[in-house]
Amino acid sequence: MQLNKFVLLIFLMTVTISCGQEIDADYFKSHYDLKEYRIPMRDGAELFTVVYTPKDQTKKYPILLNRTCYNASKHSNYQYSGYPSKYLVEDGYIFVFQDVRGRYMSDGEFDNMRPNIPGNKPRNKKDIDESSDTYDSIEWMIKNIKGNNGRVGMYGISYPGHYTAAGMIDAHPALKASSPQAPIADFFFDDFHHQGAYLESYTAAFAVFGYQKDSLTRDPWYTEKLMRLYGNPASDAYDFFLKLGPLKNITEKYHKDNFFWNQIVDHPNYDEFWQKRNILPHLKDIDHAVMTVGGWYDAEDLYGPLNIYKTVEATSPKAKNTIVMGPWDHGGWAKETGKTVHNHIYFGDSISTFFQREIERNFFAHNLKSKNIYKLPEAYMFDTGSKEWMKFEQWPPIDIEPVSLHFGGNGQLSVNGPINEDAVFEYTSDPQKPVPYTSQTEGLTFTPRRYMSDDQRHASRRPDVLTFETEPLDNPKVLAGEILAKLKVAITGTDGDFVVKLIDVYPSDHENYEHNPDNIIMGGYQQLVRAEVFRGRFRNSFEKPEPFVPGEISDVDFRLQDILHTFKKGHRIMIQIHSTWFPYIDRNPQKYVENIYKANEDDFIKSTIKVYGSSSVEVGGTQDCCLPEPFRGQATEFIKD
Ligand code: PG9
Repeated sequence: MQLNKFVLLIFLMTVTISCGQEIDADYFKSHYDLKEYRIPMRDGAELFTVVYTPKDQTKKYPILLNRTCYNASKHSNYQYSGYPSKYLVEDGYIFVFQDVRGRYMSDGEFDNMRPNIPGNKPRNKKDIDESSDTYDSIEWMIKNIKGNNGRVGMYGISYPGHYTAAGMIDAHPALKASSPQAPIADFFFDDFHHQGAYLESYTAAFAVFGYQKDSLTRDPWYTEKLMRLYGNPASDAYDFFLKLGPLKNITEKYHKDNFFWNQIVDHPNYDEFWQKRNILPHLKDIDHAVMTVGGWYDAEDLYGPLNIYKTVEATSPKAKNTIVMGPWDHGGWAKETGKTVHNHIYFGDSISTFFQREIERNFFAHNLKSKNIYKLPEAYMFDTGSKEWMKFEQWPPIDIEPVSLHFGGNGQLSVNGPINEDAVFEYTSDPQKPVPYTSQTEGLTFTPRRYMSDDQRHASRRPDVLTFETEPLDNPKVLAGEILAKLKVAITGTDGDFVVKLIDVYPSDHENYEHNPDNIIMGGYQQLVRAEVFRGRFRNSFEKPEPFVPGEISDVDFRLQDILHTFKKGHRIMIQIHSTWFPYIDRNPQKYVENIYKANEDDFIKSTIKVYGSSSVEVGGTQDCCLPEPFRGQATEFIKD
């Protein structure tokens, strides 16, 4: 190595060491004072709150609030696991972590997705919800935590992302910047259900959310119940759940005493129980900065971030409303793994660091420290095909042409026609031989994580999966925005699920990736770009399910979540359609029963499904027609105060 390069290398290493001081528990101890409080709410309940205040009191600092159901005490005692990011810790904030009502060291009873009580700002004494608890907490902190500059930010991933969104409703005037990250919007479409179908892959997780604690505690009270399933050594979840049989056996064997499981069993349709827990209708008149963050491969909460961003965009013109979507799984942006890889696909290096240092750090500094340093684009979106960040002035974009995908003979998929009106495609769905949702064998996951970019060749080779693909593309094709599946079907059963997948097919001579084991063959890889399941009984209404009439042609229209993906030259676009997706999703008996959670073994029947050539999959831009009630037309009916 020449001398000058060597000197430069030493210099860069020195600079890095001096300014990149290690942020860890010792840093926290030397730079922050720790206190714990019990903050009184308007109804007298006290919420346990951990507060870190910078020792340097020559300046005033914004408050960054994280409300959680996952134990604020994990952040106490100077424990630091790299979250919140080291860049925020270096910049200096008053960090606050709070157990939400009914969890760990806080008073009260836990309620999943506690219904929002509209209006009452500032609220009256008896009505409480996550918004009023946030309002009361901010009011108390501004007055009682020394050294704050009167400006508050909120952030959180997953359920804490939901609490961040709840804090945006009837917000305290000191709240100036909110970043709901992988936020839950509605448990009938996020996490436990997708469009009414139950995620059987979530069965182990119920213990965390379905038992009330009986005292103030810094430790989980549900561990024994959690380990009954999560600790199960079952090496193969497909085999375990198939042998377990109908969902009623989960009630009998594992969750009979779980209040949340029993609520799910008692509310199989989108009734008032779920509708009043949907946060979207309450997100209106927001007037501060909002940066919603999500992962394109988030198997838990993808509906939430996309629909919270879109709802705020539709209802709150005064909000500085932005969205960031990257190539991450659930909460992946909070951890730096060096190479950003999802399942078998490599997306680039240090993508989480880029987000934390260049996007999140500047969002909060700009809005809470009044540093006019950064204007986020409206939509900062990662193209999962070209593997590069794109900036859009609006989302869904209007300057990328949507396409219509149609099915032809010999597995042909056409882009923008021709439409084969007379074609009919058929498969027989057998609940005793369901289509696996993953190409790999998986154990009993807490939640699924790897399937969303997985190889789909295990499915396309099955006779109960319809597969259509284009010829190799002559030019790159960008698909960006919403996706609407518009199926015309006839079935021999009286109920059924429909899974639609959009897939990027690699050329047969594509090289393998060095980061994968040598049995992962990328030649001909069928990379999942987006998939969604729809429980056919809800085709006209999520609230009022209807059986199918055997043999009668029915419309089944449903949304898949948004994408931004460049299909490269030489790749093919593929669509797959099938009716089981196991054990990610529970099996539909295919014989209509009032409540699938109470179905018996002999309710499960084979069904032959016909898909007509007049069907299509519309991809890109905004697709807002044809949705089941209550989502037809306007995104959501807004609840009046
Ligand atoms: N997506 C997370 C989760 C919720 C419920 C069950 C399992 C996971 C979360 O929102 O915290």
